[in-house]
Amino acid sequence: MPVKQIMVPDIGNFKDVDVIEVLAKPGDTVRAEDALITLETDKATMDVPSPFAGVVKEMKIKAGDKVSQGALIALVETSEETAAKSTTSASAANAVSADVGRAMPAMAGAARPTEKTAAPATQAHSPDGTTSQVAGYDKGGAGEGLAHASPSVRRFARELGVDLAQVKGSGEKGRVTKDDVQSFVKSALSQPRGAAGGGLQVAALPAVDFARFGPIETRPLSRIRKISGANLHRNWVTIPHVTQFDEADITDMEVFRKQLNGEYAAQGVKITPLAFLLKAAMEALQKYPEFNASLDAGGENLVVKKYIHIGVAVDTPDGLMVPVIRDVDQKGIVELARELGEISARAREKKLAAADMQGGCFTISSLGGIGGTAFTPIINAPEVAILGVSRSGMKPVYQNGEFVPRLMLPLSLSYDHRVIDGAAAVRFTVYLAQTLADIRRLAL
Ligand code: CAO
Repeated sequence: MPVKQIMVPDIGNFKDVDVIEVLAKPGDTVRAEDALITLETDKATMDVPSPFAGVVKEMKIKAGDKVSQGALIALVETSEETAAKSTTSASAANAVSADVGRAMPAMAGAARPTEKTAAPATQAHSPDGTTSQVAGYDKGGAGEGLAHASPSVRRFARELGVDLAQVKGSGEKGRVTKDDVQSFVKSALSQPRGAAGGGLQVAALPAVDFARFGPIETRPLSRIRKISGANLHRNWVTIPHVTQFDEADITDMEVFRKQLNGEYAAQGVKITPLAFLLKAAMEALQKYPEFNASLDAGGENLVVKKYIHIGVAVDTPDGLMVPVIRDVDQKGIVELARELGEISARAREKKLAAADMQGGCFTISSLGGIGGTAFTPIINAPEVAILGVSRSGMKPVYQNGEFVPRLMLPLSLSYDHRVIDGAAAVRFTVYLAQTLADIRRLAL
């Protein structure tokens, strides 16, 4: 079997070009057009393919070498037939030249200085369909967010459906190697599935240097914000959310609440609409138990809870915390108001223990003390619904043939559509609104 030499082809005016990756090793069987090495100038990256099929006997260069046209890359043993074909058309070196020459537009195009300034992130296509990223992609300019990888690695990633922007490169200057792509795929396949979701592919955000556009100040995120941010993100992308809006007429409830407030002020208890909302939500959870439930870890069963613990979102200077009020069904409005005051104070003083935030069945997020008309709260998984409350306001309501002024409370119920249907959600808010409109129902 003849052993043939493969040399660096004509690469334009470039000399001492960096070999950034060696893609074959002795003993490898290569097909014609399989990449052997990857070269990189300051403007482009390109693979040098084998011009014929065969078995690699020896690689004559290694990553980090600098090469010019004519440098020996490898010795490849070819079959008689392949060798005959390649020698009939040209000498070995010429055959290589011709082959690689077809890939030259990537390199030659990039070598033109006008292209570098005019189109920093242009992709130059080589004849085998691989692409070279031309200029700027590892310099944080217009190519921000683009992965640094050779054409062969790009092709490999494309074949596996991997978005290179998400792969962390372990090579020189953060270059993504074939091993990096393989590790990425292995790790993606080992992610847990089921109720927790998984395998979600989204493009990475570009790293933007904001100081280029004006003065900035960098503030580290608090620990709470980092933890809640990760959880909110997971819940937002893994749960199919729908938000049902409604209004409750709380005119009568407010008269009673203000009266109670007057009576209990001396005891230091402040009764806000939230205490009534906890009680009314508890009633609705009892009537519609699928809201007082969670999907199990496999996503195959609904676990319906026989207790009613409700979390309350508390805004603290360090971020959002959700302490849980236990056994709401066993507590009266004044007791709930007292507990609300205590846990929100402890949250703001950073005195909550982990156990205070566990075991919730449903959450209420009230922004009514601040304002707003409606919002779309994010479900606090593994719960399946969350009630958002905005600021009440006087509105003209048409009753018995005339408009009357009523105090209306906006409700926004986000629910997990895998567990709850739209009809059930609106039944829940209608029931909640009826209960708040006539709080005598809470005594039933
Ligand atoms: N409409 C009109 N007024 C309302 C109201 C509503 N829906 N809800 C509360 N109020 C009033 C209260 O009666 C109180 O009035 P007074 O001071 O005149 O007595 C005032 O607004 C302030 O109430 P509050 O906010 O101190 O008390 P609260 O029981 O309503 O809420 C707490 C307690 C801890 C939930 C709240 O302070 C808080 O942190 N809310 C933010 C929650 C949050 O950030 N959610 C977003 C999650 S998603 O990012």
